[in-house]
Amino acid sequence: MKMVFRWYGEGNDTVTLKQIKQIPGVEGIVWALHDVPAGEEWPLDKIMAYKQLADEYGLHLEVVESVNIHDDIKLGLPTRDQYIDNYKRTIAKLASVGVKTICYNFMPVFDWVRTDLFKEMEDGSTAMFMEKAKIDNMDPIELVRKIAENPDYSMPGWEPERLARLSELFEAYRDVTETDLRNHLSYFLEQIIPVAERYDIKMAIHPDDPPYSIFGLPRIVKNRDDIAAILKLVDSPYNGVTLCSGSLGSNPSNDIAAMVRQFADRIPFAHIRNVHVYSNGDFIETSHRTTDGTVDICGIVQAYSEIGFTGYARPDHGRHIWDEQCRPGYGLYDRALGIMYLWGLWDSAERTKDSRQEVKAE
Ligand code: DNO
Repeated sequence: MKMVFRWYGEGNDTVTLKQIKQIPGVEGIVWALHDVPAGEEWPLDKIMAYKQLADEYGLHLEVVESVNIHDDIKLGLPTRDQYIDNYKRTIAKLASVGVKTICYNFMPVFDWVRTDLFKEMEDGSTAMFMEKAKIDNMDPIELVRKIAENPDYSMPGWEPERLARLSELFEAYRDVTETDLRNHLSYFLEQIIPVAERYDIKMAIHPDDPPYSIFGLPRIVKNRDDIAAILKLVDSPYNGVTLCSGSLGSNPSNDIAAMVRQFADRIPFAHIRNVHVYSNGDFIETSHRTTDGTVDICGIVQAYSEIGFTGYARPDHGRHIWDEQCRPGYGLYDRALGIMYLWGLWDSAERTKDSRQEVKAE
């Protein structure tokens, strides 16, 4: 397991590379050019500037999250080919700085959605929260307005220029079914995977967050069957999944440890975090510790150890603790604590792996 840490770039993140370097076992940053709109080719000079910064701290740039996909590709519009060509050229450039994995998502309009970015918890910390009934009843335009009221930080993947065209986008997706969306993904992968193979970069689709349809939009990466179907669209090790325990875990019927075993050779990248799901479907992003949420983080890490996982892993959203002012979910402290917990589970799982397997065999 290769530990990495998401970083939004200089001037765009409260966490510094020096701090990241001091977290035990972190070897690289998970990065992106957040100022390049979806669909555009990434400029080489900006990529090289990242490389220079990362080199100064001895951190690698092997994981990108995300090269976002233009909505015309998800909608299957004739204009998609120009955006796919840009994507291919971006892949070639990323290979030149050593990128090995690209995490991306195929969610229409929105990336991840929450109704409260700083919900107060019993211990006085805050965390991201999703009130399901609110999403079921809220107008999406209203949600975006609420989120935009937080002037300092936007949610990653929520590109302001795209969200400004919200009504138009909703109209465009009105008749797009899940089958259509999967076909559009298939078209994209058929063109992209051969290029990814050539440049030795694994594509890793991120699950939908939350893993069910919201605002009537189609969603196709919600559970085990969806992932199995996507991996078959182009049956190559370069067509993989970012197995995100928090996104999938907000539907308690998803058994993530079972998915780790089933998709073992198709997981270039793992996001590992916990959520507490309530009986009415609401959920809050708790600390990484197994007993703090409803996701079996311990069982998941054991499963990664069992499959001999050599891919990249990162802690995912943390709470905001010790009065840290940071991007929602992306502070230093709770994610660093999360990493130490994951290492603890991993080291212990590795040491006891053989004896656990012997017990199973008996
Ligand atoms: C949430 C993240 C997602 C993820 C994108 C991948 O924190 O895991 O925003 O980066 O969905 O494209």
